[in-house]
Amino acid sequence: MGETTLAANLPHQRNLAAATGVLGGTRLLERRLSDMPRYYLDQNSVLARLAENPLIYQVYDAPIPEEPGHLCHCTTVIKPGRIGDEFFMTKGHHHRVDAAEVYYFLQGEGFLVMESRDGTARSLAVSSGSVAYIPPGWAHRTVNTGAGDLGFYAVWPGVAGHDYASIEAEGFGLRVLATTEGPRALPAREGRS
Ligand code: S6P
Ligand code: ZN
Repeated sequence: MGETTLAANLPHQRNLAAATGVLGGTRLLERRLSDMPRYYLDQNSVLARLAENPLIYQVYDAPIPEEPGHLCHCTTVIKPGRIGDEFFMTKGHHHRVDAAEVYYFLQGEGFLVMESRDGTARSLAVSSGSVAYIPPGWAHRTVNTGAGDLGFYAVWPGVAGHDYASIEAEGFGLRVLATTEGPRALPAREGRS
């Protein structure tokens, strides 16, 4: 940790392989179904898939201090697949301190689902080349609706921090599901949009 923290205070560079989403010299975090079973709508399908325990997504996280002035950055690669009708997705979170974030999509296709603190939900259809802006105060989750990996590069202020609790408890106002008309972001809770 000492060495990487020192390096972060000096000019440096990493290699981002756009075709795979691998960001060089970073920590790899993997999320499998067993890390997030309650996030999915169809609990029968969760139970049926837990033995196989599919890899849902990977995060290549650059070791930048979460301190004023710094910019944290990482890549995320979401694997293709569904649990029941619901596409593979990230857990989603609020930033602890309301702070914006920018995503640059490298490969694949999907949705970026967002929700403000007053419960207003929005979704953006994203694909390779999309640059998405997540305003301060909007929780965010990314969903892979394509046949291959969905990869993106993210940058956010070092002071932002992460709060997973409210999304884990209540979810988002939209869920991205396979329908006869293709992938759709659909209302997930009565009375909210
Ligand atoms: C960090 C940024 C992303 C996510 C990553 C995984 O602020 O929004 O790098 O951390 O896509 O999602 P999650 O919700 O599991 O952190
Ligand atoms: Zn974030």
